[in-house]
Amino acid sequence: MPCLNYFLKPPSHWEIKHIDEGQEEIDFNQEADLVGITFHTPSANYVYEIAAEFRKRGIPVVMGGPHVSLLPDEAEKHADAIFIGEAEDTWIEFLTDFENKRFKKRYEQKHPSSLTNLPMARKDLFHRRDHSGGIMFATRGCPNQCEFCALAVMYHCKFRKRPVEEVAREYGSFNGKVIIFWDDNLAADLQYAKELFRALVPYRKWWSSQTSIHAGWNDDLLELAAKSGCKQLFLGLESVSQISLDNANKSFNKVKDYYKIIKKIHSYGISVQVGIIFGFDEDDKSIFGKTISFLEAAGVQNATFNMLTPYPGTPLFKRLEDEGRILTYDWSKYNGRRDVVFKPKNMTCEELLEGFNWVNSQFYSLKSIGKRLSKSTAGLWWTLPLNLSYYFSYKLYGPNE
Ligand code: B12
Ligand code: SF4
Repeated sequence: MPCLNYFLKPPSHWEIKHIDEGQEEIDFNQEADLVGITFHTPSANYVYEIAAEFRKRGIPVVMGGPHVSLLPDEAEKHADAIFIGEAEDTWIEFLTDFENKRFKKRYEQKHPSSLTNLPMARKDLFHRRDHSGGIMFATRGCPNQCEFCALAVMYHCKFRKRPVEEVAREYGSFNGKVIIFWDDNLAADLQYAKELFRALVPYRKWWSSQTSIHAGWNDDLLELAAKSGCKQLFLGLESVSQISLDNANKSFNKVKDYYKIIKKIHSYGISVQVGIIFGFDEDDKSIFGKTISFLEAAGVQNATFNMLTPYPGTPLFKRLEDEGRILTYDWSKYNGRRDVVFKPKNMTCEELLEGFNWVNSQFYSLKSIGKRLSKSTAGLWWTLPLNLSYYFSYKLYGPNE
């Protein structure tokens, strides 16, 4: 259950085992009183198979997480109990019911969880070296409501913050030097972010996180970020087409500002990773070339490319379904990298996939790496090896691994 052990702490008489399939095979014959699974939409079919194996052996299976919260009626068919929404309160309620042998089929927490006094990550349960380096959260949710994003539905549009001293304590508790904040929008509240960064300074670690681009305008914030050890910011640019952004309810991203913002972040010695989505209704085949030209001109060090994917429950899914443009309900194809699951407007599905693959191969070509990384020295000592590793991995395995 990745990350679940961060927030949902059962009473101490429960013994927990965390299985990370990235590191180990599932032993379906192990002894367990209860199995809990969390998953994203592309894993749904696979998870239902796992659940069936445990249930066949008489072990009850409970499920929660994004896909369950977005599609509870489906998930419920494959589990003994499901958790809709956040579960800090319903989890404890369920465990009491479970121990009393009278638990319900559905637990729905309608209110946002308090983020005060959250338990710290159980590092003793981790298997992966990168996890034990330090993965954590300071905030939950995002105040924005982009059309394609599942967060507004999952968290009822509520953006919340953990107390700074609790975050700092957890940050300091990791042995590793590098911490990743897996927040969706760490600097959504600029005052909070500044206070947090001040509290991180004494630990002398390195960190990175996602944020929306407004953070890039604020010199005080960037100075504190750099001072506290920020090595990279992940910016959800999404597109270099303003009209695509406007129509995706993301008009607060202004393409005309991108270049200046990236330069400013670089000037604080912080490298930039961007998230880009292809396949918006206004995108035609020219979007791929335009994107690469921009990323090279701005000297963006790293990028995550996705093809637009309408996750169930999002406003985008509803709109495309109303327009008769959803091509498949096979959730394993909702991976954003290998399959196109809706009918694009100004391209064919094949053109979208080809363009997406082309962008990946261009971005991680030696020529583009040279162009991009020569624009700024921010983080060069680690962004160069990372880019080269993507270059070799792309050569060996293609764009989707
Ligand atoms: C970290 C992260 C990743 C990481 C790690 C994922 C992992 N396996 O741990 C990486 C980078 C690998 C990743 C990949 C992807 N991700 Co991601 N990811 C996130 C992120 C930012 C945080 C997840 C997290 O750990 N949250 C912290 C936990 C505590 O919060 P939570 O999951 O909401 O859990 C609460 C409740 O839901 C509940 N709960 C959850 N599970 C369970 C289980 C049980 C049994 C119980 C009782 C309760 C319970 O309790 C928790 C506490 O209240 C989320 C956004 C978000 N804020 O959640 C996106 C998010 C989950 N990802 C998303 C997407 C789209 C993807 C990708 C498909 C992207 C892509 N194109 O490749 C892939 C899919 C990976 C896969 N095959 O499963 C979407 C999910 C959409 C969907 N319908 O599934 C999200 C919501 C982002 C978004 N803005 O839309 N992701
Ligand atoms: S800014 Fe990012 S996290 Fe927030 S709603 Fe938009 S896509 Fe989701």
